[in-house]
Amino acid sequence: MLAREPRVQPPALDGYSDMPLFNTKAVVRRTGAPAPTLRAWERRYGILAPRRGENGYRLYSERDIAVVSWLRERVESGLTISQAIALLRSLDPGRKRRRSRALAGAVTHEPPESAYFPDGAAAAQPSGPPPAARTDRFFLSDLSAALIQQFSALDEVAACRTITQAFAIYPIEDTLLSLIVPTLGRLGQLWRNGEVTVTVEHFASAIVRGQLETLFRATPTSVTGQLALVGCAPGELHELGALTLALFLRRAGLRVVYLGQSVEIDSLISAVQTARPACVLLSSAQRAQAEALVEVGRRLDALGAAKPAFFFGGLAFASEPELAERIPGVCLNMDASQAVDEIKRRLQA
Ligand code: B12
Repeated sequence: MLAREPRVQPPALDGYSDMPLFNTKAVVRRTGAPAPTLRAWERRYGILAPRRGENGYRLYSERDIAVVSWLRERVESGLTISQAIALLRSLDPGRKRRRSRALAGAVTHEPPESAYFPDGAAAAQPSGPPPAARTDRFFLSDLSAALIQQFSALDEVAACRTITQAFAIYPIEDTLLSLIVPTLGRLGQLWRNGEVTVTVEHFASAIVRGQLETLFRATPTSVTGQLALVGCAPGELHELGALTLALFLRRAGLRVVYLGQSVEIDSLISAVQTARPACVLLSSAQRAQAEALVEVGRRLDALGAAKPAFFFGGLAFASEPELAERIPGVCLNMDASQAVDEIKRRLQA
């Protein structure tokens, strides 16, 4: 007679404290699960519901650590994460109730079953490594390579599916900074080397713009937060950086008005006089347009006491930081996520 495999037992959760004590770093150290994976499991599956400490950072309990370790073991034994979570729920039905509580109020993007493999690649690799055993780094570079191919083939459906899959697994900020920005950078390089056409670059940026716009409009606008006017320097048509920043600021609780490409200086100044924003943020990717910010800064300075904080940034300053020297304002030569922290800090000071 064949020996039967021992039945998988659910984690004995009642033996663990649910007091929120451990920060993300501690959970990563104790379980080996990378931080983006923890956040993805929380957001996509509602399997973890960490509380927030006074500083806003996530705090996990011993019980959360037991769940993460149990899921990791199942994944290492060959299950996909969706299967492992389904198994956990079937073994421990009480979690379903906890999950619905965790999901209440959360935005979920339900991706196709095999979110770890873009473009049907899961079917092509049935005996490959278990999906979650692949590191995030490999996963994101796979996605970026897939996206470049899909953009190059003008395949809108596949490209949008890949982007949706990434949003399903990673927080919006991580997807944009670790997948979309580097992929567009690579496309720009390919365009410079004559390996992709300008049509492909326009197609890709139109898709990304559409995704950013949808996310921005779908994010609830704060009615009490400080007002921020965000747009592009005069003459500047590169607007994906400004739109990304507007989205991150809105998600961080500011009241954001997005002004679009190429602001016109006179009407920007009258908008500032009427709306009295706490800050104006302008983006520039090119030298000539960055130079136009000198005039914007001067005109804002001339408003005296009614002057909002003026922040500027974008690719132009990454390649030529000295461009910032003549512009009256604060250059935030950093990614949009770091910039949000810095802006909030400066507005509170
Ligand atoms: C997409 C793109 C376009 C699109 C823009 C579409 C659109 N609606 O925005 C199109 C195809 C229209 C385009 C046109 C052109 N482009 Co172009 N483009 C790009 C590309 C591929 C990606 C830029 C992008 O959107 N990235 C994604 C965003 C989200 O990232 P980001 O801009 O870096 O922003 C991040 C940070 O910088 C920061 N940030 C950005 N702004 C701000 C502002 C503040 C206040 C703060 C705090 C932070 C912040 O937050 C973002 C997230 O972290 C780059 C290549 C590259 N290396 O990136 C070339 C690039 C920017 N383009 C370039 C050029 C030359 C052009 C053209 C002149 C080409 C031509 N000959 O026609 C035109 C100019 C158009 C114009 N008049 O403005 C050059 C610029 C070189 C330079 N420094 O002068 C680049 C670098 C390509 C290259 N390698 O040569 N382009």
